[in-house]
Amino acid sequence: MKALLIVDLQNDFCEGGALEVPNGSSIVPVVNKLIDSFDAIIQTQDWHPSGHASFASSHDDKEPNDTIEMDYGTQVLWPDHCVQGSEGAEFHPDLRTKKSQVIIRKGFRPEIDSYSAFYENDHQTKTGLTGYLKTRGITDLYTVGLATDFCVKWSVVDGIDEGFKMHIIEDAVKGIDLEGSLDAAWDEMKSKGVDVLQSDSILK
Ligand code: VGL
Ligand code: ZN
Repeated sequence: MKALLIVDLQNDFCEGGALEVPNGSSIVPVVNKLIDSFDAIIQTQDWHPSGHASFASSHDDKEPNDTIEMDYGTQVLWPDHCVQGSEGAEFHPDLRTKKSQVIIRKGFRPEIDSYSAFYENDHQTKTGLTGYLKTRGITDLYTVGLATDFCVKWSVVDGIDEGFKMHIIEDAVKGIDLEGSLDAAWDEMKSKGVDVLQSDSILK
């Protein structure tokens, strides 16, 4: 069984948001069309408490895009974004969310960031998505959303490691691109064996 996985299609990652992905909102009409082709729809929502450890503002002398060493490895520091309950954490207002059956919130632990829909950045703490998918008999995930080089990439890579067949719909994702991170993300996903496709191959 297949499902559509809509990653972090939230105001703060769209134009004018705190952690803007260039042209982020341009994928919304494509995702809205794709929704009709799926019976199972899953969304993720970046959902940080204020003062989250991934925010540059939580550290002395740090700016967004600087990095720090956490217990679990190197962490990029971000502007404050997707703060729980804020407008920036809401889904894009034009996104059709009514058909979504489960929303995985992630990044709510103050000391750990969480890019992937499956694991937090310590690569130990699970979101519970694997169990949900297995319980429902979902084997194939068609991934769309933001940002290609962070939350989308980590979801795809972890999904493959968790034993799912991962697909990425190229015209329904957009990236941030910090120092070549976008090309690196595509290389990593492809070397892991992701299936890359275009939305029209599903919509036709
Ligand atoms: C994301 C950076 C920080 C993402 C979330 O959705 O790709 N990136 N939090
Ligand atoms: Zn975040």
